[in-house]
Amino acid sequence: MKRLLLTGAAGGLGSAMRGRLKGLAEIVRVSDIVDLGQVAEHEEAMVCDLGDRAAVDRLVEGCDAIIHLGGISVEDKFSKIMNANLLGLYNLYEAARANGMPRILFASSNHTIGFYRQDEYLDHEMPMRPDGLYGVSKCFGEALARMYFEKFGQETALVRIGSCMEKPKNHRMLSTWMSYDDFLSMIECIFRVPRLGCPVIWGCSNNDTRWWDNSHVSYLGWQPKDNAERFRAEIDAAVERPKPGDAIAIYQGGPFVEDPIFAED
Ligand code: NAI
Ligand code: 15L
Repeated sequence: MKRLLLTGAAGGLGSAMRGRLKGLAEIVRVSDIVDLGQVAEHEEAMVCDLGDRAAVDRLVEGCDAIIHLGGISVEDKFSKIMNANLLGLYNLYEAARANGMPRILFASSNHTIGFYRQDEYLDHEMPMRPDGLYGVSKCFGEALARMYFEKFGQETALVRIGSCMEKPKNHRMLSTWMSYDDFLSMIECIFRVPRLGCPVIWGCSNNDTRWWDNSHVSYLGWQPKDNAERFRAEIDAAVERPKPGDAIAIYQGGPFVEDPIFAED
């Protein structure tokens, strides 16, 4: 493809994935609300607030595909979530509709279902059970994407990412972890498959203790290779085992279920 847009490119996941996307498109348009640092030869940088409709229109123009990582990524004040994750999503989908409907990967989250218990095995049809306003904003994003698919045929992969980082940081993440390599191979499958539709895809590696069933998206041909189990001994040694009554040991969303509703200033 000619031009791939990566939003949230200055964030934790965006920074890790940015270089890895080089072979996917001739030009990777990297964007964030903050400075994007050094720009590689295959990149072009655009600073943009997702809440600014005109700026998002300019951002999406000329793009053949979008990986949408930008936004508030943890529990926060509603006003901040509203601008980036609600208004920002609407702006992105309207811009896509006006610009040839490039295929979108939407970084949704396990916090759409955070109130399920860790002894439950979920498929993509289980009702949402968000664990905070952040989780609710990802439910909104999934619903918005679904509506644009039903109404206009806009294709989106709704990737409910577990914990995508270099390695799992605690016992819960032995179930939720997705390696960068597995995320990259998922991205390749999403943009290569002839017909994507608008599926929910659980974003975790091939972890022995995973909680999520991806059999409905076997048509993507995605085969995660990594397994968090190889970090178990390291985590046992470095991280105190949670007590049986701790949220991190009970709920899929872990500590997010205990976050308060943050007050506005
Ligand atoms: P992050 O917080 O490190 O990165 C998000 C980026 O979005 C930041 O660079 C931030 O500046 C940018 N941003 C925030 N508000 C914006 C606005 N109004 N306009 C434009 N850009 C804005 O988060 P991370 O970990 O890199 O996650 C990336 C995406 O993946 C997020 O959407 C997050 O919700 C989702 N996700 C990540 C998981 C993970 O394990 N890293 C797990 C589940 C979901
Ligand atoms: C998320 O949605 C967050 O963006 C990320 O920071 C992690 O905390 C992850 O979920 C998780 O649940 O581990």
